[in-house]
Amino acid sequence: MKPAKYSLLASSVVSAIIGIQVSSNPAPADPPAPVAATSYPPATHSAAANVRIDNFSFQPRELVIAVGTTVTWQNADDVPHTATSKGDPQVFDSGALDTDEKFSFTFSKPGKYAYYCKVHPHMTGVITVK
Ligand SMILES: [Cu+2]
Repeated sequence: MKPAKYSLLASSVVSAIIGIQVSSNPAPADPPAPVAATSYPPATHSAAANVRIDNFSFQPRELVIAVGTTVTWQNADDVPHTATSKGDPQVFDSGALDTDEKFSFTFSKPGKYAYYCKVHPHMTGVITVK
């Protein structure tokens, strides 16, 4: 009886669980932990970006950021605005921001986040998280 079959099965199960692709060449029981540990950026990574709400528009309208970035919207207009994500489920909603008020949100997942102002739905913006 050879233990090889069991090892292959076990390593396939582990790979399926943690989502690592194994080559068709069955490698004998490589510990998957180091691979998983280096697959993601450190959790301590942080950055900041700003969107100014001015003259009934989001500036910049399109913003590309890294995962972990905190975006802060600030209303520079004389009327209330919101920054509200369009997705379902909704990812963020500032609520009404009066003049000079700020709202911050940290993007922890990659994706394209379209948003708008609930008071003036023609006001739209996009945050792309890479
Ligand atoms: Cu508005």
